Amino acid sequence: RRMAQQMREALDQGQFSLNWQIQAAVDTGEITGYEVLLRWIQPDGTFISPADFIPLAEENGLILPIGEWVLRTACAEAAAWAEPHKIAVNLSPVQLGHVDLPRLVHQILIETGLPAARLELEITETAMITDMERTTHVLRQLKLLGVSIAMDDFGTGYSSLSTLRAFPFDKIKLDRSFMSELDGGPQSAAIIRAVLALGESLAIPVLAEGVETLEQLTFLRDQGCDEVQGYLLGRPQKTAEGHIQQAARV
Ligand code: G
Ligand code: G
Ligand code: MN
Ligand code: NA
Repeated sequence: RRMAQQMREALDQGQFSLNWQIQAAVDTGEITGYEVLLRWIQPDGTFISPADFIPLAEENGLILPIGEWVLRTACAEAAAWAEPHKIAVNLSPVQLGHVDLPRLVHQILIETGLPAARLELEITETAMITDMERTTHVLRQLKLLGVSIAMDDFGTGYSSLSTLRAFPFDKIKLDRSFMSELDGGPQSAAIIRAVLALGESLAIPVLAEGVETLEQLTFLRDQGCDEVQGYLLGRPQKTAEGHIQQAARV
């Protein structure tokens, strides 16, 4: 309950900010976009991870105003960039279920002047499980606006494959746990290969998350992975621009 009060104040007092993490094409090294990650730094300097406060915000409904703030602020920041890179914004299943999201997204795009083609929305499969029919309807309406839809944390849920069957996602984001376990045995490598083959046969580009080493990048390149994201290319940071030299080195 205390946390709920603090979250409300955080929104009113500007304690939330956004970080950006670069995404790049494996074959050319070109920047393909930036994922937006929410940050909460309290007045005394305490950092609270979204992994800790987002589940709470989902329970008490504050994820709706917080998620709207993220969407509006991310679109406004990106609209002012010198380079028209794409941005990827995480959506909570609660946002998909409880607001007229297509109308809100449309309104924010008009307000901020960000072209719809520059916005990608990341959905986890949890959003699909809850109400598959309703969710796919909302996702179709979002696509009609011209935004793209990515399946986030792929491979960690209970129904990854049926989720892919239910909706034509524009991107598969392979969960970073497969990357971190790549050195631990042959299983992760086999699963990564299988997901890349799946993406290829469905004609959906695959982005591997959590790429931290050159060995991982080389493996992914050899296996034909489309895009990568992770500490090797860049940590999430305040502005998108600072990433460019880092990306060029890879
Ligand atoms: O950035 P970090 O690794 O700390 O994020 C932890 C978790 O919080 C990740 O699962 C990430 O997807 C989620 N997250 C980060 N920013 C947002 C956001 O703006 N909205 C939602 N719904 N989730 C976010
Ligand atoms: O669930 P989602 O993919 O949205 O989560 C993104 C989270 O992953 C962010 O909180 C970000 O800080 C974290 N992250 C990004 N790159 C890496 C990485 O290379 N290694 C690890 N361990 N975490 C990462
Ligand atoms: Mn994500
Ligand atoms: Na993810």
